[in-house]
Amino acid sequence: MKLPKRLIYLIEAILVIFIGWAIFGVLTHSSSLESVTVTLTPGGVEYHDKTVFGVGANDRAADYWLRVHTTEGTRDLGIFANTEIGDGLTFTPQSNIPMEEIVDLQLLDKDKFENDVLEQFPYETEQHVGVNYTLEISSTMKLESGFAWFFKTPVGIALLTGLMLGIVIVVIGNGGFSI
Ligand SMILES: [Ca+2]
Ligand SMILES: [Ca+2]
Repeated sequence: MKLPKRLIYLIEAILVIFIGWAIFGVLTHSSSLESVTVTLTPGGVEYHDKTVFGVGANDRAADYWLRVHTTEGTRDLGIFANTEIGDGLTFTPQSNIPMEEIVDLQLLDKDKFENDVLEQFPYETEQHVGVNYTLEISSTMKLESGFAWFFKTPVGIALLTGLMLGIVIVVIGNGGFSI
């Protein structure tokens, strides 16, 4: 069967538009969390664990813990146990966190009995100035985030489903499974 030239042009145009859209989309969604630096807000008061008659004096420094709530769940950025804030503490994620999935950030003091929330705020800007703590949020470009976005779009889901179906058909076709 020979396709009419106009149809071929049309298919080519659609393909070019689609690929252009996909590349543009992946690039513009490729922003990932790089780090969060916590400093004391000027005039702010640093948190300290309670001591009872000197008991626990060695553990008096705060145990800073940073958590990020995302649309995909809560992500833990680690703990600086018994650490004075000094010039600031920088938390870096162990795995990729796309910026657009971030809902809010939470700075806590980790405790054996009850964790205290020191700051909690929705992610809107790169800097959050709280009464006691200031958080600087840095991002970096990572294609991983862009692809994560792409494979959540209806087109991406359709492509992924098609690809998986293709693999299943090939495996069955090669006698990988006996039915
Ligand atoms: Ca402590
Ligand atoms: Ca503590």
